[in-house]
Amino acid sequence: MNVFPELLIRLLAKAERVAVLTGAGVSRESGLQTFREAQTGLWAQFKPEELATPEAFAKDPQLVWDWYAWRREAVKAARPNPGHIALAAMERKIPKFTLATQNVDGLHRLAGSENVLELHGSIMRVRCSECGLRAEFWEEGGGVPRCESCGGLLRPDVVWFGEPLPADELQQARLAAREAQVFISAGTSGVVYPAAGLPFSAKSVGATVVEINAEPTPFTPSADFSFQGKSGEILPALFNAVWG
Ligand code: BV8
Ligand code: ZN
Repeated sequence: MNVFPELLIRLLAKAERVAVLTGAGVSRESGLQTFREAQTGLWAQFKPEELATPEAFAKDPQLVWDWYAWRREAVKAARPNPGHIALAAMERKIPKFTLATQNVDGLHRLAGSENVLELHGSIMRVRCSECGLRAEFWEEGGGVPRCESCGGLLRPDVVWFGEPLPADELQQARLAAREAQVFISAGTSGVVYPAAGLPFSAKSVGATVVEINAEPTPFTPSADFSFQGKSGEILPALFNAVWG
């Protein structure tokens, strides 16, 4: 059980504007693997950074498509954990609450969060790699499905390494980080940019920054409050300490 500093409790209790950045660590307790841990089974021989690229898809579309189909099945079986639920509850207590996530699993919205910025897209959405048309449904099980409109190969609607983030979501996240009185970074290794720059940006304009992560990150030395442990335990405990 975490004992939270009185100062942090008071800051959150009276905060009007809070911004949050989450990473794969927040979905770990829903049973979804993070990017840094070794993959299991068939995928153990691959590193995510090598598969989540346009080059990998161009070289072997079937391999990359199958990796995402495998991950999509895991996401479909996953449920929001107490960390997701605590963030959704926090949003209902804070007048201006923005949740920017690097996760592509959709679990924040499933937990009831409303103002969610999916900085890296969604694994549950698919788009044409040629014309960009989004496909609501597609044939699974065969080869890489093709676009009904132009015949191009379909791909997951996620942001790969080397690809730009969706401009609108990134701009909103950057604005929220600059306006936040409190910024919470949860479950992210803080190595992937530009998302990893958000807590630094909040800090640079005077926000109080809280980090919740299983291990130290490059941001830890800059955090005003840093809690090392499971976000599925720390986030609910923090919510209860402030609004319990
Ligand atoms: C771009 C979607 C430019 C796909 C993802 C050199 C220096 C700096 C930057 C770069 C560089 N070389 C290249 C770059 C840019 C690159 C980058 O930052 N690379 C890094 C690796 C150095 N960035 C990009 O390419 C971005 N695009 O820059 O474009 C551009 C601009 C204009 C025009 C053209 C191009 C795109 C980045 C997005 C890539 N897509 N995901 C998919 O999901 O398949 S990134 C992917 O990894 C995740 O989405 C996530 O964002 C990222 C990091 O993963 P995390 O979420 O942090 O998860 P991770 O596993 O790393 O960490 C989990 C943490 O949780 C751990 O610390 C762990 O301890 C902790 N944890 C575990 N369990 C728990 C827990 N914590 C709490 N509780 C628990 N239970
Ligand atoms: Zn198309």
